Amino acid sequence: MDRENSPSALPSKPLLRTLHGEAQWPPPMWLMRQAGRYLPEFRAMRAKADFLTRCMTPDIATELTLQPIRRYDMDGAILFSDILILPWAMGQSLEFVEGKGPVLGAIRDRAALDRLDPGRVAEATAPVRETLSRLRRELPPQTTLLGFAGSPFTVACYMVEGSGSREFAITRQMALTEPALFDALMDKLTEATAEMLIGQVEAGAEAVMLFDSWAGLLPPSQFRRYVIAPTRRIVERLREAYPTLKIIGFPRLAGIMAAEYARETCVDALACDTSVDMTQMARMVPDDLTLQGNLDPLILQAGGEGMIREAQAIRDAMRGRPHIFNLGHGVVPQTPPEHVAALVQAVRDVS
Ligand code: 1CP
Repeated sequence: MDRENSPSALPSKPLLRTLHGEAQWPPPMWLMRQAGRYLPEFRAMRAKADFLTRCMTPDIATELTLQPIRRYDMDGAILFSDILILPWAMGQSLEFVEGKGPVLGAIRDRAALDRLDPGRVAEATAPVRETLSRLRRELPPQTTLLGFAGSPFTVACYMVEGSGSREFAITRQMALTEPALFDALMDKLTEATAEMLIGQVEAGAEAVMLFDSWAGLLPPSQFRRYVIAPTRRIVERLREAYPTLKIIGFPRLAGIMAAEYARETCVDALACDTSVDMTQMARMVPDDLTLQGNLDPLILQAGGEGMIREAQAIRDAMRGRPHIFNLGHGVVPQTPPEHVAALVQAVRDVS
C-alpha cells in the first residue's frame, strides 16, 4: 500500500482529497472517454493498431491515457482500456468491428459459461498492470490515476447478447427464465472483477470506478439483486485488500434507485448520469458522499455560452460538498477539442 492510500495522511491530490470527502473549490475534474476519437492525436494512433492491441500494448495505452492530460491538465487520468477486457481475458472471443462496436462469442448455456476461466485473467491482463505502473511514473504529481472495470451486470449484458444492444432483451430473459445459469455467470464475474481491480490497485491505480452503464434497464427487485448486491461484494473484497481505497460507482440511468445504490454498496462516490438533478441527488445522499458529474455530453459538443452556463451552474450548485466535475456519459466523437478546453477553463474560473 502506498502513501496515498494510507489512512493517516490525507492525500495531496485534489481528486483524491475529494474522494476522501473534502470539498475543493474549484472542484477537480476529468471526463469519461476523455481519451477518444474527438482528439486528432488519438485518431492518429488508431491507424497504427486495432483496439485490442491498443489496450494491450503498454506503450500505446500509456500514450493514449496521457493525451488528454497533456492537452487539458485533467485532475484524473483514466486508464485506457475497456470493460470487455475482462471477458476477453477469461477466454471469450472479442472483436471490435468498425461501425458496429464489440462482437463477442455469446454465452448462452452452461458449457459456454464453464469454458470461461478466471484463472487466465491475471496473466492476460499483465500488460494493463504494466501500463498502470508506467502511468504512475509519468503522470504529473497532482494527477490521480483511475483504474476501472465494468460492473458485473453491464459486462454480462455484452457477454450474453454478444454485442451492444438497446434493450439487452436476451440477457434480461436469461436472468428471468434461467436464473441458476445467470446467477452462476454473475458470481463468476463478480469474483473476477474484484480480483482484477485488486491487481490494478497493486499496479498503481489510486482509485477505481465501476461502470454499470445498463443498470437502468432493471426493475427495482432485479436492480437490488444484479446491481447492488454484486457491487457491494466487490466493494467489500476491495476494502479487505485496501481498506482506504476510494471507489466510484456509476449506476447509469438508475433514477431514484441511485440513492439506495450509494447507501447499500458503500461506494465513496456516486457518478451521476445526465438525467440526474444533482441538487436533488445531494439531498438524498449523505453530505460526505462524493458526487461526480454530470454535464450532458451533447451540451459539450454544442459548446459556446450555453455550455459555460450549464457547467458553472452544476459546479456552483455543488459548492461546499465533495464534487468531482465530469460529464453524465462519455465525450462523443464529434466533440470539437476546443470545446473541451473552454469547459476546463470555465470550471476552473472562480474569479
Ligand atoms: O477507437 C475506437 O473507436 C474504440 C472506441 C472505444 C474506446 C475509446 C471503445 C470501444 N472503448 C474505449 C475506451 C473505454 N471504454 C474507456 C477508457 C477511456 C476513457 O474513458 O477515456 C472506458 C472507461 C470504457 C468503458 C466502456 N466500454 C463502457 C462503460 C462506459 C460507457 O460508455 O457507458 C462500455 C459500455 C464499453 C463498451 C464499449 N467499448 C467500446 C464501445 C464502442 C462500447 C459500447 C458498445 C455499445 O454498447 O454500443
